[in-house]
Amino acid sequence: MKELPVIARAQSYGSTVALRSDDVERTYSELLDRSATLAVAVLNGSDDLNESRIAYLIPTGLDYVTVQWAIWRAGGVAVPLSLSATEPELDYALTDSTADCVVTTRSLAERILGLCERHDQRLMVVEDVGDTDCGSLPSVDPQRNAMILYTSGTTSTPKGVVSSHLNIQAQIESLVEAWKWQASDSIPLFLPLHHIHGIINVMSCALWSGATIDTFPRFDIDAILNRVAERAYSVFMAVPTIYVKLLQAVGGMDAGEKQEVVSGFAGMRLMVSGSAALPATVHHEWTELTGQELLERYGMTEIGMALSNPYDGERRPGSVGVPLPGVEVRLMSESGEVVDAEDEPGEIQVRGPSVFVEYWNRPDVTADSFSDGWFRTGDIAVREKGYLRIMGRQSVDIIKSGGYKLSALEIESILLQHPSIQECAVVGVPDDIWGEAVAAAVVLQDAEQLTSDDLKMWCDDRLSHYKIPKRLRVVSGLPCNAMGKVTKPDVQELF
Ligand code: MCA
Ligand code: AMP
Repeated sequence: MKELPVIARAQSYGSTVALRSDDVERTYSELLDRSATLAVAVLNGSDDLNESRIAYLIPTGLDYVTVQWAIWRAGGVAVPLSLSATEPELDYALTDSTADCVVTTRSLAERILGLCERHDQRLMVVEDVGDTDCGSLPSVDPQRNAMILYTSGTTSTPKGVVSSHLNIQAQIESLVEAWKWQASDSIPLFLPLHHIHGIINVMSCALWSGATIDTFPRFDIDAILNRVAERAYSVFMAVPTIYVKLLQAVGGMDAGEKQEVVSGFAGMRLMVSGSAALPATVHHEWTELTGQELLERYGMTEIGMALSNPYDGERRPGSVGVPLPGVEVRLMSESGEVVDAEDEPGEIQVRGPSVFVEYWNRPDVTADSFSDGWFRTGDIAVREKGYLRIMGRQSVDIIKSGGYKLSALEIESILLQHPSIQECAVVGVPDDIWGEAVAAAVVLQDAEQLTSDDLKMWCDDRLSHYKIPKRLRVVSGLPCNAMGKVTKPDVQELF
């Protein structure tokens, strides 16, 4: 039987340590054995899952990789669920993906059991799968679909981005080549594992290369800095908010502790920032503190990583560099012409084997997202001395906060369900820590009152905590354009 490339590569690393979680270590062989057992359990008697969707709610740690590999080895499509999702958000992902089965851990089973019962979906608890299950696994063609990740955007509900095994392989190989991943690398993994920054850039690139991953169930800054001080890592990847938080934390340390941490960072061979714009000030402060020049790159769930500052060569603050290996990038002007000149803005469009297959069950949205085979990212950039610089997005409805992409429309549609709210407009406002913070201007029903705390409490069950408006402005009427429609850039001026 021909194994998927991800699995075949892991087989070649045998007794090397793949994952470390607290003080527990797992070798590549151990992960492979366990994933084969779990694959048989997921198959549940069938020969091949034939691209059935298998959702999983699993914390970052040893089980995550084995469950993902098990789904792939059984021929299924992996649908990772967000650990910070509310019940309605989980319900949406399970319903939209039409998952057949949900895999989880004993401690999380309670959160998902009711939904599985309601949707008649099988619930599999990893701890209930013994080590005795064995059986044959199907041969999976890499052209088949591998993963669905949910991403917010210019629609009011998140869309499922479908990637094939070949797409994922292309995304990994491009980064392994550009950033010189090697078996001797060691990296901390603390990013959420329902987005590609954590799944592809950190976890999959490391496992493809035979490197070692140190897993943290959340961004536990003290635990991570302790390991940095022990010089445990050669590579580090994070979103800009994390570098801001690290600067604050290291700034507050006493001299001895600070020296250990700083030299841990200084000794790494690569530190990367992405998912949102890295302010040039943060780039400079980080270099001043650690001597490291952060490598900023640009990507998107639909395409993997597309642009990167070079590994060797100038890493320019405020810029996202040049196309990565295997990725074609062009800028398209508003009038529909390819922009080759410097200093002229255009939409970033991307083509190549890393570009996703489709939006799940949304053929019209998929078709609208491509122009002559090029994926239209909706991000505007300009070419300056050969490097691209991101200028912003075409749509004000997309907010990037803490590295998460949020849809203003989705948040508005939830706020409008509040009995006191008659009208609302959600915008992202500049924020030194989060990049952008969610802000909402609301018009209340007559004689109603609403405070930020009331609204926060009401949102708690409906929206993940980073989507809850951090700033609320009650207004008597929203700024409108000549047509009487709310104009969001004006709303932004309210905050
Ligand atoms: C949390 N808080 C916020 C936000 N998030 N406040 C404002 N805006 C936010 N976005 C508040 C909480 O309500 C809480 O408040 C306090 O901050 C601490 O929250 P917590 O979640 O514990 O914070 P944290 O653990 O420090 O998390 C920050 C984080 C996390 C580590 C930066 O947001 C994160 O992991 N972000 C990365 C997301 C990511 O991986 N994106 C990549 C997507 P209180 O104390 O009052 O309760 S993939 C992508 O974008 C593309 C493909 C790409 O290019 O990579
Ligand atoms: P997501 O949909 O969560 O995959 O987020 C992708 C979006 O993140 C892109 O379309 C960009 O708007 C943004 N993004 C990613 N990296 C960068 C970067 N280095 N600078 C500015 N924006 C970025």
